[in-house]
Amino acid sequence: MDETLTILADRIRAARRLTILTGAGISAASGVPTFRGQDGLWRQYRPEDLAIPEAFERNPRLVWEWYDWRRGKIAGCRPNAGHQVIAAWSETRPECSVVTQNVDDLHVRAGTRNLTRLHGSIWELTCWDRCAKGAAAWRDERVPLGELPARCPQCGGLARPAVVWFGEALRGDDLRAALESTACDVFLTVGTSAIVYPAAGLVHDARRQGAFTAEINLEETPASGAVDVAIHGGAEVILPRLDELL
Ligand code: BV8
Ligand code: ZN
Repeated sequence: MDETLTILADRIRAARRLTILTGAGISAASGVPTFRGQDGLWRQYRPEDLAIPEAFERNPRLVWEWYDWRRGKIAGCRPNAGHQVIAAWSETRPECSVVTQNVDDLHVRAGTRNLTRLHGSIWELTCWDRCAKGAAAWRDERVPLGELPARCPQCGGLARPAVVWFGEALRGDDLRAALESTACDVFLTVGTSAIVYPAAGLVHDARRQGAFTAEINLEETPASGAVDVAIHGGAEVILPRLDELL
């Protein structure tokens, strides 16, 4: 592993533009449940059963109970050494883009610059009926939220988590920022099972544009065969070791 770490460190040191894509794996060491690991289940529901508009339509209270439970878990978690290294790189490197699929906002709390949150934030809500004033997301960090399902303060209708569900389009400016960030010298994908699109397509876009691509994960993923180096290890261990080599 040291050999690949040195190769990657040399590439990052020499890079002008560095882009890092993260998934739930970077928050695992902080105690945030991942989606597809054994701790990813809640009351035997899979994320794909609940993170969809149809589930909210059918049973908004159940979906809100899942989000309230997750918010409660995340509220007790802090950014780990992996988040801190990425935040430091985003501060010191003029052209470092960070794109995350995570909705836990731990990159925000670590002070990460130039961050794109592809799937939104679990701490923000919008009006389910997209009423005039409620369409813009508002922040509500109460844990627990109190009355469920949450209500839109503008129209009194249902509020929903301001996250992107399966089958929903990502926000245009977020997707554009993420696509633009694939024009880079080094693309690092960290802690993602590389299953969810369009996020999972970004590493391939970067490779097609000539980026040196690397993956940090505990296991093989569909991306492992496509990257230049696949490093097996915890992001909270590998990223600090990389940082020491820079
Ligand atoms: C869209 C927000 C179109 C909500 C989430 C068939 C083929 C291709 C695509 C599709 C398809 N069928 C459907 C689609 C589209 C679909 C999709 O990709 N589905 C998948 C399941 C196949 N995508 C969509 O629907 C997207 N929208 O395509 O819109 C469109 C266009 C126009 C108009 C209308 C529609 C929207 C996708 C967004 C879904 N929302 N989350 C919420 O969070 O509640 S996705 C959800 O999965 C999370 O955001 C999560 O981040 C994301 C990806 O999961 P990971 O982050 O990778 O987490 P996971 O647990 O899976 O893996 C963790 C990894 O970490 C593991 O590999 C593990 O080994 C590793 N790890 C663990 N510990 C560590 C570690 N690594 C390092 N260190 C450690 N310590
Ligand atoms: Zn409203």
